[in-house]
Amino acid sequence: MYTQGLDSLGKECVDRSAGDSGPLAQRFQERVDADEKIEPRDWMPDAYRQTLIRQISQHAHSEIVGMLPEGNWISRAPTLRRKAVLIAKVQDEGGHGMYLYSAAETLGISRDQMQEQLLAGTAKYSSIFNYPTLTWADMGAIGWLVDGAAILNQIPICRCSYGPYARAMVRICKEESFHQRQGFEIMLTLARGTPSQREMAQDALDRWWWPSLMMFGPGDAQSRHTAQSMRWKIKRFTNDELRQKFVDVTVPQARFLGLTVPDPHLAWDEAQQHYRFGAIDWSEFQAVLQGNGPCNRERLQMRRAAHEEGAWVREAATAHARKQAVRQGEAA
Ligand code: BYC
Repeated sequence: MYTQGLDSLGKECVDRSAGDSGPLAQRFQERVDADEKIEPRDWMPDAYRQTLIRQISQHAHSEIVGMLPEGNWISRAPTLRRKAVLIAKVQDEGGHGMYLYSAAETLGISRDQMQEQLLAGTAKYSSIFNYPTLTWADMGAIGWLVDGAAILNQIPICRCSYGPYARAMVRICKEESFHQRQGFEIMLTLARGTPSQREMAQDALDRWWWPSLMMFGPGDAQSRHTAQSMRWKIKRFTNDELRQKFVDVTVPQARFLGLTVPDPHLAWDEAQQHYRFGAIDWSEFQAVLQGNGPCNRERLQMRRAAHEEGAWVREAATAHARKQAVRQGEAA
């Protein structure tokens, strides 16, 4: 739908030679500064378009790859209720991916192109989904920590300057809130359970804590996109600001669960009204981004297999659409 709209855009909207400076660019920045939404048919600097395509497609891929670690546990969920909830959650992630691919398509990239980039291994997706889910407690830790981090990162995107991305995020954030609560509830049940259940919950926190902090991206001094993305109001907070918010809200939750955050340097700073925390191992983050995390290869293999096995569904849907079009043509 959106790409069809794009075909009819005025030439100045997609003409890269229009440049990223001059009166159009100035007017664009004034609109952003006035908190007006930029819509697909509006003029935008090419670099703004490319930044959004990069971020939104990475975000969409993260949702789709994010289905895999949890999908692994659907058949092993401990009760029917847990199974039904987990199926619904994984399905929600698939839906989020679809809204986000649609938002990216409004910028002139096709879903097929994005799929190709993901399957070829040239696209990024969140580092967090390259870690294994070893026990049932990991379903709790993902909901509590990973979805919790996602919410903090994504609520400000509801105010992103680009309309389709901002609007997609509203529904996504509502659903992520349910996900976070179901994860916390799993952790609470385990933390109040038998000693071995409690141990399982602590082990999951130990393994997911640091990767969750890495989700927010490199430190501000290393983040190459933040300054420009904040000027364009694509990002409203820096990576370090959001990471700090996450630590501040999550540490008391861990205390409530009776679990220990695996950071000996964690301490409340009364003067700053923030938790101070230990150094993040950025070499691990870089290794994961370069494709050398514990599960990078497995995740991509799974996506490629799903794509190949789903070929018949795409063919059947195309044949059905063709048949419908012929029938509608005959009826007209
Ligand atoms: N993993 O200059 P920076 C979810 C890359 S889905 C991998 O700070 P930016 C969920 C970054 O892309 C979670 N790569 O970049 C789903 C850039 O690479 P390129 C995903 C990362 O864009 C299912 C380079 O490092 N959420 O929550 O200003 C179940 C330099 O970074 C990561 C989103 O995508 C990372 N963690 O800021 C449960 C939200 N961090 O392209 C949960 C939208 C950084 O230059 N995205 N990189 O080669 C964003 O908010 C921003 O894109 C980021 C990065 C904060 C992630």
